[in-house]
Amino acid sequence: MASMPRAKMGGGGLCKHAVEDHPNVPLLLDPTRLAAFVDPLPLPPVLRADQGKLIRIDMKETEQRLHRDLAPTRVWTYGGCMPGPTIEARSGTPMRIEWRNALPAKHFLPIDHRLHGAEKDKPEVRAIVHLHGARVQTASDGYPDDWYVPGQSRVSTYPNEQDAATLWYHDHAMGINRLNIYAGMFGSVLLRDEHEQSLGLPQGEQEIPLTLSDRLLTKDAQLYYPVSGNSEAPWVSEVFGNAMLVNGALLPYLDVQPRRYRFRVLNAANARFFRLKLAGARPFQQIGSDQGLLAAPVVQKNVLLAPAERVDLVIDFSSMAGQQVELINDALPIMQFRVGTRSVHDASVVPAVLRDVPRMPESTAGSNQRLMTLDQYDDCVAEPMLMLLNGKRWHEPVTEKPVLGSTEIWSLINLTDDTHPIHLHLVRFQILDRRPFDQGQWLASKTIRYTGPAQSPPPEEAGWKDVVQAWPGMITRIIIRFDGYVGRYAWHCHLLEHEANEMMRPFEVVPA
Ligand SMILES: [Cu+2]
Repeated sequence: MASMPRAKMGGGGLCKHAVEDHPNVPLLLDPTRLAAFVDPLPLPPVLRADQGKLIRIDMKETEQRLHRDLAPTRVWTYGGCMPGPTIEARSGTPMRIEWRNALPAKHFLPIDHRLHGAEKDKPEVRAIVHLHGARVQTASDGYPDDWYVPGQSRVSTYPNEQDAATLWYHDHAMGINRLNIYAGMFGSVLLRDEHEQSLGLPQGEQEIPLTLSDRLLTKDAQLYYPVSGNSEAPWVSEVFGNAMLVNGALLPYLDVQPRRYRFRVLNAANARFFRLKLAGARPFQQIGSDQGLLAAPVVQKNVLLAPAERVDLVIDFSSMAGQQVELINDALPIMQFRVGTRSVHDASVVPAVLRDVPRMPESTAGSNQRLMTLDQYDDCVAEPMLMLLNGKRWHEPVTEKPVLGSTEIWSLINLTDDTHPIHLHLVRFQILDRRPFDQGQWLASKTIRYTGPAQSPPPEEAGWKDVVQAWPGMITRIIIRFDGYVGRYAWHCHLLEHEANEMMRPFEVVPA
């Protein structure tokens, strides 16, 4: 290949892949013209998986109305709704789920057969479920090459030998999962444990999942996935919609009582970061992140969620009786809380200490240090754009082989000018720090010269994580203990378009 790795600095030399270049873009819907807050927030059905019984979930096509004034939208779902059912699970109680692929034989979104794993000789419709954030054996992890076709099913076993957390399930089929997820294939798992249950946090009707995503819709309310303009290579590097969906609805409202509520927020978007705040800059508490509770609540006025990240928020509406409060992403409202006027007794609490989250000392990693580059290659002729991890493609031999039970520090050296949300399967980790460095020196000599002080993660990022925002111009260090199982897993950027085009690598946990 002729293309050379280089940092994309100053935006020079970028290829254009704007939707506007494509002559056949259908007329898109303008969601700002829709009536706001006319639909109640949908709550996905709850599936109890905390009894150890086998449950079955069908992947299937259906139609779903995203807004009162829109025609139904074709979606692909788990269990007939987008998001799929909220699965209730219990730490220490294994769950077994049969995931049946009952999708149509033809895809309705644009497959790029140039991408690895999506070649023309592969079936169009393939699926494999990954339970994001779960510590599972590789056979049940949803390895991207383990896809199967309509008419087939798989039983996955999830031991749930891990702390309470908001996990989520989504498609992971090689080369097309960005399309399957865009079509609607995602849902939440609420994994609970006794410690968390003992805290007295808001629960029952006061505990609500909020799954966020963004889509482009045609005028007749069908999903539109943008394309490059080259029908042989329709892949685009990132997809952003202007229709913000909360639990699959556009601009919904939620009736709440003037009391505390706990919101399990998940960013299930392909590429959009959500910066959430309440109207009037009202404060709220963040009590958890990807892998469960923080050590202590953090008072916030806004939170930034990268794709695949979760935050656990408590909003106290007791001082807002009778008000209507919007939840805002950047400057635009995405839903509304309607606070009732009748005062209620609220027995819930948010303890000042949530749990013990000991910081992992760097010394436990010893010499187990890996330097991992996040690379971008711009070559407008051969490749529209390519982003790699450590300069390697998915199918190249495994280079990361951590020993089971060992601790490692991974330095994510970001040579691009994007923030990439990096996810490792199987494990939880902690963020050590982020530090600016001299990209030119790295590219010239593969040596690190720091250009500023290391920044420790703020308290809301200092809990257990499974996604880390690797910022541009920074080396982001994470410390990971490879607990669980030996076998082959994936790590990747969770911008789904990046992941599809090689920004994903295997790693293999090997026996001690
Ligand atoms: Cu990326």
